[in-house]
Amino acid sequence: MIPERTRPGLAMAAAGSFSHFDALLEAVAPLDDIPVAVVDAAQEEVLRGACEARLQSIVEPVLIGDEAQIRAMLRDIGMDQGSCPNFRIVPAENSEAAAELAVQMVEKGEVKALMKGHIHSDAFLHPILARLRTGQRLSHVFVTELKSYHKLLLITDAAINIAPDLLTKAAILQNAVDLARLLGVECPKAAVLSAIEMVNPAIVSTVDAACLAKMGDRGQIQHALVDGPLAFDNAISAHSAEIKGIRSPVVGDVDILLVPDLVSGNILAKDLEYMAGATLAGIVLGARVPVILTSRADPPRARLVSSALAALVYYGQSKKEN
Ligand code: COD
Repeated sequence: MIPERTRPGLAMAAAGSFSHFDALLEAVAPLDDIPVAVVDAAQEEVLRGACEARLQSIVEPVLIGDEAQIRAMLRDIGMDQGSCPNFRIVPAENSEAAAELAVQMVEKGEVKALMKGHIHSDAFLHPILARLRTGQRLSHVFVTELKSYHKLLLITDAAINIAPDLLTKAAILQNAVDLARLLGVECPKAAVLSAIEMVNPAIVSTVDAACLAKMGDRGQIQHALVDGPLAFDNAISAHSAEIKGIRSPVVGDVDILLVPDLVSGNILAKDLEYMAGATLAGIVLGARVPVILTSRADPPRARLVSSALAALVYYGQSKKEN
């Protein structure tokens, strides 16, 4: 874990300024760069993100994929010389072979994290699920920075678990709580989302949310304040909650939004990105190594910040194991 003094949550609370992500990047920069396998790296945005993360001393990328294409693209975008030369390139015939090689590199201890390149998510995830499970649930967290919200907002799970049941939601939430704590939030506030704030047995997510809130009270979800069901508006806005007469320790100051399923979460996150200008970083937790799972259309900054999250998680896990 990065030292308390420099953890981004705390640093930002003190500074009161906007870029939480800049604080995160600054906090991980002094740590040793971690070797990261970039799976199916032959795409310009992927290479720009990997190069930027290397320039900022966060990761040491190992580029896996079509070697000729990778070299040509590095040349085209001016990243074959100057401050970004001599990438290690591991040739792979296709996406599946690249994913397989990356998993082997984790097994041999050659890399400490994985990054999705131009490969489809499910093809990327299959060998990870088959060979790099730990007994923990694998789940994804979007970490979002928005001008209209006063802190980082974690959204989970919008990318891996398609239709989680109650116990899977509890595991997804615990993963996000653990990440929030690494980001410097000692006791994160989590809102379990549905469409309404009342329990309605016809809407299963409201029932799950009420159970999760009670699981939070009873310590079955640790180190967090959990409440739900909450609709998006009354989770995010204390004013909206007050109008509805909702008394809750989390409303208006939420760190984590636990969404009912992948589809609703994915729409929420992309909506924030495209309509509200959010920057979305993304990380998969629960595997043997942190996995950077950005969308193929994501800009280099999203990949850069996601790399910083991977470094944070890697050092957090190493500290736990030692
Ligand atoms: N964590 C731990 N174990 C898991 C998980 C998980 N998240 N998911 C499945 N398992 C285990 C199961 O218990 C089982 O033992 C084995 O893995 C296979 O389970 P299946 O058959 O349900 O898994 P798959 O391989 O069919 O599907 C897993 C995926 C992650 C590929 C699937 O859930 C998926 O496609 N998710 C959406 C990915 C995606 O397209 N995201 C894009 C959004 S940007």
